[in-house]
Amino acid sequence: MSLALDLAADRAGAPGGGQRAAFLADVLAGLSAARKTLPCKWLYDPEGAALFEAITRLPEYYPTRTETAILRERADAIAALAGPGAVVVEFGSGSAEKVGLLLRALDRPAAYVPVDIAPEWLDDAAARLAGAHAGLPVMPVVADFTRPFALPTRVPAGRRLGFFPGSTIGNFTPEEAVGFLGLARRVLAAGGGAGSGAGSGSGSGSGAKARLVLGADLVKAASVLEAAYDDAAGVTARFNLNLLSRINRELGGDLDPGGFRHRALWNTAAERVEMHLVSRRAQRATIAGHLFTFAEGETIHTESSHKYRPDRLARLAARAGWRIEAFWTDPDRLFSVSVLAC
Ligand code: AVI
Repeated sequence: MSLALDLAADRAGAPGGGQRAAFLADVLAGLSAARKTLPCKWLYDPEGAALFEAITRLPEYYPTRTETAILRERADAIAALAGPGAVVVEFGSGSAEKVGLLLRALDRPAAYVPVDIAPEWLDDAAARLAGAHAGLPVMPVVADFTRPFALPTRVPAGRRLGFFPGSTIGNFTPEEAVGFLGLARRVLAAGGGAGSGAGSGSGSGSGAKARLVLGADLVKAASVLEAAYDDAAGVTARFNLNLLSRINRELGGDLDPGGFRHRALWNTAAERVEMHLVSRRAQRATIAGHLFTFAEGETIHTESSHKYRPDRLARLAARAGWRIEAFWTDPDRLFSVSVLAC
């Protein structure tokens, strides 16, 4: 077996020691705001990541199993659009569970490039993928994929197929989503493109410089959405409350996680599920020498998960220079997988 994993992952903009300072800055700014908020990216320390994995298996949390079923059913159609020799670039690859469905269907993919900010996840996932797909060059890149970055020059030429599953796009504001889609288009269209690499000259995969397979959750009944983000077993509550424990662990805070409760609500106007931590009583806490007060019932907004309607998704993609080449959903129209082309 040829294990083609390039173990020296490129550290493009690796977070390093600045991580704690960035976390502290976000916490101090977010808890000082008139409407308290914390960026959802900080939910994912090792405990948070494990809780999120548990969420994906909950009966109420339909996105993961629904998207996986769509990808399984449509993998051959995606492969036909992509053509032979595609370079697969996964943004925020995490545990890289779903990409195997694509890699197995694609015709001689030229390389798999997982991009993630967490080197430990990246190395594990990259080793597993390289083991499962003999001969496939796996070239991990450590980078914050929400900021401009370039793929390393050793990534082979060839038409690029981006992969952004999981409805992670929903955790961006619509403006941020347009920003990310534009950035992804620039990364994917640079260096690859029609007529270069192993994909050139084939009938399939023609007519586009690059493609992006995008998983996006759809607008649906509030009851279904609120249950998905406030499950009966309380796993999502633990996921949300872990952020307070993380602040205590990493920033020396003395927040009382028991003094807050998890709340998930569907915001009809903004078409998003919001997660909040609601203060059960008037209380105060100190974080890195800064004092914060919380009124009874006051909330910390910790995550927004935007849900899309197909026409809104198409408009968002168009603003970032993409057109929708294929759009699939499940029989219950819970979730969508699109192929964007540019
Ligand atoms: C990672 N992200 C797409 C999840 C979502 O559905 O917004 C995070 C999550 N939060 C609560 N449950 C799952």
